[in-house]
Amino acid sequence: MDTQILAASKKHPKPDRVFQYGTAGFRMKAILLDSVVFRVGLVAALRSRKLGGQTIGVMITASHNPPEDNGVKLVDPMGEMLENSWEAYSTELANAKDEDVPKVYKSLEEKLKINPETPARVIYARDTRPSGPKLVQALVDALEAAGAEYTDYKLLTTPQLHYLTRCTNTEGTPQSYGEVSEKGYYEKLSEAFVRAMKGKKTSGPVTVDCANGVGGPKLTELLKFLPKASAGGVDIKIINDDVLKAEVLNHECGADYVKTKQRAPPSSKAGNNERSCSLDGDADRIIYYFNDAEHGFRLLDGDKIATLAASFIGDLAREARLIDELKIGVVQTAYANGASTKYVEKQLGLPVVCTPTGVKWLHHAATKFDVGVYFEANGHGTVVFSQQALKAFHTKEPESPAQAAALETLRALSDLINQTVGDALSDMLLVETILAHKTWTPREWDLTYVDLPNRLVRVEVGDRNLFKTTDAERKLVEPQGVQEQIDALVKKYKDGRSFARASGTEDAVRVYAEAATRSEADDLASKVAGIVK
Ligand code: 16G
Ligand code: ZN
Repeated sequence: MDTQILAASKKHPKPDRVFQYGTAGFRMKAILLDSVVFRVGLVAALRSRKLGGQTIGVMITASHNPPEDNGVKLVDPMGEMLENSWEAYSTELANAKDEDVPKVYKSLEEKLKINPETPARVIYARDTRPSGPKLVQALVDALEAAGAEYTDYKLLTTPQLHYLTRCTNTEGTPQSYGEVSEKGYYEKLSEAFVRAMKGKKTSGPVTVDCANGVGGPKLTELLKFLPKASAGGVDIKIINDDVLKAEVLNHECGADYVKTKQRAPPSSKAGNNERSCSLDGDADRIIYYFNDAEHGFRLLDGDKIATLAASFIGDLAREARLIDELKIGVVQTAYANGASTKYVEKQLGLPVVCTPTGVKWLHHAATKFDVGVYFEANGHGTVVFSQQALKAFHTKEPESPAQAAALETLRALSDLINQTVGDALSDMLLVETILAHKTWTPREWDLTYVDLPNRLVRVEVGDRNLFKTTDAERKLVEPQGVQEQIDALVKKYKDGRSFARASGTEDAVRVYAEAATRSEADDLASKVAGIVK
């Protein structure tokens, strides 16, 4: 195997760079990524062998980044993000000299007590970026050199690959997550959607901006499985679904654009009070919004989706008389608007847990609840159900028709929601279901609580690694003395809150601030940025 790996490795020479498996795997300009993807393929084989031949997923995507970027990340057997300790092994292999690749591979095998005879199984997919096919070749070269079996799922959304990874590993077991195919994914979602809607009707259309990414063709495919709008489906108007012109991906559209620019994509023609949503380039994030005749653009971000889902599921659990036996909670990051946290704790009466930024942290914390709702403000999130919750949904004996109906809806939701990772398509159907049940327009949803004015600033610093945080990134421990200065400032503002943290994806520090008024939030953000600089 050594000679095969060495020969293959030489075909994928490493540029003079230091690589790091970050919050979302490796991500950078695609031209730098060839050796990285090759070595990630080797890690995938090792990981699969370590787990007794369970299937590992590899996704090639750079999500909301510009078209010339790409990235690669690994998916663990249950569809979760790669276990933390393996990020370091990936980083180690990615940075080895070309000629040392077989040696580092071997040393990992020994250190982790991996039996090279165990089968290795890997599945993979990519988004629509033009650099994808070439990177897939690097991956295949690695899988062949490492003697792994593999399946190419071609173009998929990131959550579809997570779904397939879990399905593959649970096939034929009582925990089976669904049929192991792309079609199985659409069937599962559409069938669960019909059950969750229970004859309720959505009102008016929803305009879906697909960021000109892989979500476009996949949503078109999903629509073939959903009932027509007139028969209890959703009237979906797709925009920005051009995947042939590479340069338009995430350009003036998509979830990240809408969230950061606080405006609808210029291409949107949605009328006043009409629902709109935007996916990102690999369809694992979603943001809703609408135009209010009086107040203009209104954003319904990840916090608003989390609160909507938590309130609906909380009500169902009450109706199903499960509220006392199931622990329901919401997981957020420091970026969650303070008003949303207060709403969940005070209005919904549910606990809130705060974790560092990055899906893996939120997901992990959410699994500590029986029903864990997690969303980042930027729109990445989902709901996870414990085995105990699923069992209760299926075995609780209803004593009234209302209780039976609530249990049935909970069962449907647990199938509708992609529990492996945030999934824009699944989240969209969830939101549509909830709004239909509540007979809410986006306006009523928006009015559940009022966001505190907030500002996010990107600060260029000499060395972002000097910024070390604690308390789920809400406090700086280093550089010394900086947190004290921030605290002293924050005290001067009504409802003031601010924090600074090093970005995990860019060479910068991000400062977030919120306060009772727009001008105070802006002022606080710029003063904290001044301290950090
Ligand atoms: C990554 C994370 C995303 C997070 C973002 C923060 C995943 C799959 N993605 O894209 O959840 O919001 O990083 O970026 O975990 P930042 O560290 O630059 O602020
Ligand atoms: Zn994404």
